[in-house]
Amino acid sequence: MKNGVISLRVIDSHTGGEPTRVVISGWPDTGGGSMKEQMEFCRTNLDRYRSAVVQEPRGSDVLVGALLVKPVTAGAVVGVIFFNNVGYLGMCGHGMIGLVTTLAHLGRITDGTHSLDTPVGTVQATLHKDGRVSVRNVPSYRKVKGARIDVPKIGWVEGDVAWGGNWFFLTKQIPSTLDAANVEELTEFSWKIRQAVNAQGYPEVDHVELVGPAVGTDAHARNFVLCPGKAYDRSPCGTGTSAKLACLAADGALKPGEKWIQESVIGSTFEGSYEELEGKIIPTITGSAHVTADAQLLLHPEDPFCWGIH
Ligand code: PYC
Repeated sequence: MKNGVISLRVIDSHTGGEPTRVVISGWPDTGGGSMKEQMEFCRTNLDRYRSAVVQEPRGSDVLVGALLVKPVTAGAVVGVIFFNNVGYLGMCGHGMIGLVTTLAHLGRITDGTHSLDTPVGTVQATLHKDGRVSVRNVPSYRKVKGARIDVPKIGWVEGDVAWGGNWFFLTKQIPSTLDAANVEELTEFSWKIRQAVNAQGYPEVDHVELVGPAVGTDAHARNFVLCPGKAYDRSPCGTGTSAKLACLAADGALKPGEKWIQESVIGSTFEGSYEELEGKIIPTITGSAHVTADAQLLLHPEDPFCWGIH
């Protein structure tokens, strides 16, 4: 800190179009303890750093932050706390791919398999020689099949509630083609569903995933994922693809080890597959990220929007 100016080093990347900002240094101490405790410490004591890093004027609603902390399990390379424009994420698939690519960019890891700690568990990420990253995610499962939700101004919507590192409501009922040209309509539709789902028995759900036919030739499906802060995921959403795999597995529609190509609303893709484990599945999601910036964020105390626009 010089003249009261706080400086944070960040590295930005995007994964299938969805941005990640990894905070390398400059963030205050997160209090120690488990990853979950450190996330709660950030929520209670350091939340203004979250908004300074990801909200305007330095960031945007679509940006996901990833704070690097010391690992908490033996053998892990780092711990990571993901956050967005409204709060914290237990896990983030596109963000994990971005983080692994960032660690490789920094020379902190080379190709091979690495453990990384998150507030919802430790995941394994493999950096392939060609730069792609496979994330072996936390155990995922479908909690409810065919929940019927009465959505004001829409009517009955049926969908599944599933966990893939975050909570999702997945529905095949879509108001229009899952296309970038329709994101405003898809956003409003999904937001109404989100509110009704929360009010009608599923307060834990903070992501809505609309599922439709693929447009790209080799994909099995296309999705539109609305994130907790009303931004849509430009990537196919790693945790959303994991939740989708859990539903496919529960329906017997995809076998362990079988490949699933998930396309995003802008046409980027992840490859997914799963292993079975004690009534749950372990999804593996593969994609690639590109580093876009290596920068210092400057927080000037006299700046009226130093801590972000709320
Ligand atoms: O890739 O898991 C994901 C994700 C969650 C929110 C935005 N991206």
